[in-house]
Amino acid sequence: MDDRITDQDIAARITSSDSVAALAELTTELLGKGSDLAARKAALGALPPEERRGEGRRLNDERVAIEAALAARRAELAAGERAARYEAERLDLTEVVPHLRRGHLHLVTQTLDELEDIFVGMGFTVAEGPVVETDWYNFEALNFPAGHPARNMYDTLYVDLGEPESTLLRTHTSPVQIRVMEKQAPPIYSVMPGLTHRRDTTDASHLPNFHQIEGLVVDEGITFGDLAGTLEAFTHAYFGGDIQSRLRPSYFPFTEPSAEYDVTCVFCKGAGCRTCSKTGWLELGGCGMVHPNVLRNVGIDAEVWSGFAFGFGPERMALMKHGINDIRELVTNDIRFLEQF
Ligand code: 2NL
Repeated sequence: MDDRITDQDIAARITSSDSVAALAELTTELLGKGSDLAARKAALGALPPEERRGEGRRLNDERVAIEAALAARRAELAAGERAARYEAERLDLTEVVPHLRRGHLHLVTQTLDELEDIFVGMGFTVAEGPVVETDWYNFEALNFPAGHPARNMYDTLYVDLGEPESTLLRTHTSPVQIRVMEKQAPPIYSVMPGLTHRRDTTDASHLPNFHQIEGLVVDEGITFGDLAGTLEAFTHAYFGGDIQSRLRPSYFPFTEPSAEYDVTCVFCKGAGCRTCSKTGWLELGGCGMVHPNVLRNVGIDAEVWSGFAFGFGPERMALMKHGINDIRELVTNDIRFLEQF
């Protein structure tokens, strides 16, 4: 053994190697062409045959032992280096970057949530339905026969599917009410919020894509008084005690009698201003007693059950509550507008 490095030296050098790169150099030194092992292997041939066999086996045992020790240390170092790299490259995705502004729900979404909360608090459930509808659900079932002049009140967008004008983007959320009445027997107390579409030109008070929230009550002995009381309670819940509501005779094919729903002008508190055309009132939606034909269309016995329905525009509700005078603000996405709400 004399001038040769001992097994203990080799073991100590392997365990004290402190990186995968340093260990690679040591591997070359211990096992490569210039190594002590290689030199001894080359010298095997010059040994007397009786020593050659023993030395050959020793060389092999030493090589196997060194390789095993190197492999074990290499695995250890590689694991440590990988862990250090992961730590260095770690991104904290929960980190709060204080100078970036945090977003929030859009005013229209907040309004829809608030309207739903009020009606849920009054005992209504919330129902939803498809935006792409058939002529039956959007018009026919709602007591608009084909060619009925009232269809012209709605500038309908048709979908190029099936028979011409058989498939459309719903012009109101009333088709959801038809679907609810088809599926569920009375008593029904539900509101239906959702997106609706009309072929309309955008201006300060119209958008071609807007929301509606409609309400439907069907029960025994429901009267127009129940409708008026429900809307009065809703008005105070949404606008507060100083805003009043009133009903004005009107016409819808799906209700009889029908009424417009007005609230005290929020801009002048009823005194009369430009926004309310000096009337002191603003129109917010429509309502009425569900037409017996509509009940018959969904198989509800109009002799036993009666109901009322109403429809509002959440965008308009938001404008009224916050004193905004142009509905286009809601879709312009100017951050200076949005961040006020
Ligand atoms: C408006 C008017 C209204 C209804 C919606 C309705 C639905 C069924 C039966 C009867 Cl299934 N009525 N909905 C009734 C009256 C008015 O909306 O101007 N909305 C913004």
